[in-house]
Amino acid sequence: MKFLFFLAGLASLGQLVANNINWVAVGQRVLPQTLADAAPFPIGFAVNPAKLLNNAPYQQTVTQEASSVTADVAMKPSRISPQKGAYNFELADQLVEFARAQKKRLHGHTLVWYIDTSPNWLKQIRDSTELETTLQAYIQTVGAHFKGKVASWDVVNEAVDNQGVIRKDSLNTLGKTLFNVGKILGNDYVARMFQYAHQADPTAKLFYNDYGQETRPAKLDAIVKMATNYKRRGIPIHGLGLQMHMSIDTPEAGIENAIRKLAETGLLIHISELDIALNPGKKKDFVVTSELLEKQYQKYKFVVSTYKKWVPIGQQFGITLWGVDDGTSWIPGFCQCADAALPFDASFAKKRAYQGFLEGLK
Ligand code: 9MR
Repeated sequence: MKFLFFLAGLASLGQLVANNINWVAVGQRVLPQTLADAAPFPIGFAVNPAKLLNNAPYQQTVTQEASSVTADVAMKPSRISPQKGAYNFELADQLVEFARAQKKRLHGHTLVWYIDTSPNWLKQIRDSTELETTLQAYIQTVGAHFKGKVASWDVVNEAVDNQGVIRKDSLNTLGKTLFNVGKILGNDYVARMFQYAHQADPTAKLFYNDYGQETRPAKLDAIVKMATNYKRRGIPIHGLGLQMHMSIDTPEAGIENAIRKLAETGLLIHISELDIALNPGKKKDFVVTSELLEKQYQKYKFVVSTYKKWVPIGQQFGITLWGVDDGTSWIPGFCQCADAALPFDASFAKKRAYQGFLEGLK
């Protein structure tokens, strides 16, 4: 039934897109009016399939502005396999259908993630052989299911800690041990996950994805070293994801350094989860001011233009925003504070940040 609604939604969406004029003539010149039209590389949003279905302006913004989509949650192990041996592809397949109907690239996120959103049954495994074969089977099943439907995968997400070491004893904020894959399987497990992913879907571009590389040089260097090592050994890695959850205070030098150094690996580079917070101090009495929005405009422009400047065309996998609009962004829920980190506000109106993104593309 839900699926029928979805198809009906797609049909009306098709109409909507057909009626929409994305190009505007100014004198003799035709100017692009959306991010996807203006960009020489794919522009993505992290999306929630249920919101795509139920929230018309959300759907319209994605349809018009993006050429690529990533599931914010729907393709994570916790959603796909909440119980051992059971797989549920329903939500993820809705996104596959949306991407197919709207001709968007679908980037898979993510096959292996240490964090406590991995399913409980998986986190409980302590035996190395059992964990290895279980992860291999998961990657085989999920990779085969989405074969030909996803263009790419984040194979392993956030395996390197802030000091540049493979995570072994990560704790969550409550002091609870997370899913310590590195401790059980050893440092080289990341390489093997890439081999399993390649066996499951030899056509998918395979990425290592991580955060904070723009502010933590040891982490950045470790990731570059790991990628270089994998290339030398013939491990099937094709790209690196720079999440870039940043703020208006994130130093520009670090942003430029991370983009340059990753590009030097020769791999595809994806700014995979971009957002730029206005309230990094998590102030409870925070209010958005035009001054802060101007700083955000500058920072979006800088990130986009720096990506264009330093990433060779053949390595430009694209820029994905982590969310569509300020009203559905993950940040307020996470920081328990007000923020507005995306180029669209909660009413889906374009902010100065949108203009900054467009200008950065020029
Ligand atoms: O934005 C996502 C949020 O809705 C989920 O609750 C959370 C756990 O699945 O994951 C968030 O996305 C994260 C992404 O998968 C990896 N990098 C950090 C992102 C923000 O936490």
